[in-house]
Amino acid sequence: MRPELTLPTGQASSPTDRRLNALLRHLSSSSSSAMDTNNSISPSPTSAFQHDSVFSHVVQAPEDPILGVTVAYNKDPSPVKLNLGVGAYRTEEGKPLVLNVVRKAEQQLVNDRARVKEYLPIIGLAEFNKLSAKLIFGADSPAIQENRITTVQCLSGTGSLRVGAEFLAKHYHQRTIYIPLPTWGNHPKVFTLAGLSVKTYRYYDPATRGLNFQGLLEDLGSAPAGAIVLLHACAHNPTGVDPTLQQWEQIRQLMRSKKLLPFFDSAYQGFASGSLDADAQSVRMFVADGGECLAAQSYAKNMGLYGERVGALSIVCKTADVAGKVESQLKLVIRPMYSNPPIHGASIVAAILRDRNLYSEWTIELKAMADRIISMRHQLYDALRARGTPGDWSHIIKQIGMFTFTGLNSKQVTFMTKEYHIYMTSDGRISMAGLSSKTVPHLADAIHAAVTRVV
Ligand code: KET
Repeated sequence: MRPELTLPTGQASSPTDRRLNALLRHLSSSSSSAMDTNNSISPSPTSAFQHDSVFSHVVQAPEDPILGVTVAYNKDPSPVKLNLGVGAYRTEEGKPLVLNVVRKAEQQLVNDRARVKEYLPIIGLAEFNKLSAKLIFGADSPAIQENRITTVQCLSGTGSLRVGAEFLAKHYHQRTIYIPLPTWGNHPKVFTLAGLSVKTYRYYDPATRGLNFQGLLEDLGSAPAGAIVLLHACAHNPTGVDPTLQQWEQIRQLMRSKKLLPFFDSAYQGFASGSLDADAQSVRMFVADGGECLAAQSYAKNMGLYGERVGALSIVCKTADVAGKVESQLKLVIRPMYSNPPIHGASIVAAILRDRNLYSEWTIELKAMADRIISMRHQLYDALRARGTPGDWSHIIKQIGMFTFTGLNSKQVTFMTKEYHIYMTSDGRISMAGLSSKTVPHLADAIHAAVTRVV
């Protein structure tokens, strides 16, 4: 007897199923001897015959707390909607900005017929790495001159953090990393998945809307010797609160005395003050003392290269010999992860950093972005004062960088989204870079209503 090969009855209603059944009838009438001897053909678990997915147990994951805000914003048909979620710069017209200097560098790249699309080395574009180290550590950094730093091109800030964390999990004696409370929402996930164990140190004081410096010193003071400490180089996300230079110096002394290992996240160099050098001061203080540290750099914000995914990880070591060995191990981390990094964004950055004119043009455009954000802070502050909105809003003008940590609670945020179509993260963070003179009054109205109507 021939095996009866059809899809289960009652389920062959779709055209695809009907075509499959026709194929099966054909196969069973003209079946080969192999089929005759093999009487029972049962569908394999992954075959088209099976109706239940092998992935049917997979549960729906929540949207990302930051990038999910954009997903919700995109679905809203309202003409007055405003996306203040993700930290991405917008012009006064509310449009994404490609820097002029980036356009020029790209044109140069396109015009250069000698350029090819070969794979980069595992650690990326050598010139980009050299220039990135100079940018963050300073052109005159003794650590650079002594070849004590290894710099590898990675996939923007996130990729640099991840590669650094994977390296530490494999080669460093302490697996605990202390991150500030609060911090960028992706930090705990990046570090945990890399194999580190995440603990927090006190950072922000909601009562003063400023730094909890005492709490920070106590928590780092009681961390186990050798623990890794994640530090935001400048423009702390989400709070917009940075230590003063004197406080940085105290943090440095404490960390060095306890042999804590600094891991800097530098995603906003130039965005805090408008000056690339001033915003790298914290990192440079730690390098100047001759000690070791890691730094993850991102060009997403300061060059507006968000989607190009261009960044760098530097590991500052005691000697050139150690740095060389560390670099050899970084290659072993990167090769099985993504093999080697993309060429385009790094070439843009290298073209800008190597050329005196393009570099100075970049600093002017960067300062203009930082200044526009500062002006948005003043306009929002003035608009709330003009409305007599209850509360002290001076933190809006005191905080630094791309974000204002408003102090609005999640219920008030939900209210503002529902009633005013204003999209922001549920912790009350707003991206000042997403505001413009035109949209400030709408945001001020929304905050005023939220504060006076929602507890
Ligand atoms: N570190 C910090 C502190 C940070 O805010 C971001 C991005 C990154 C690293 C990573 O950026 P990358 O694009 O990988 O270079 N923050 C914004 C975007 C995001 O969440 O991805 C944000 O907080 O809105």
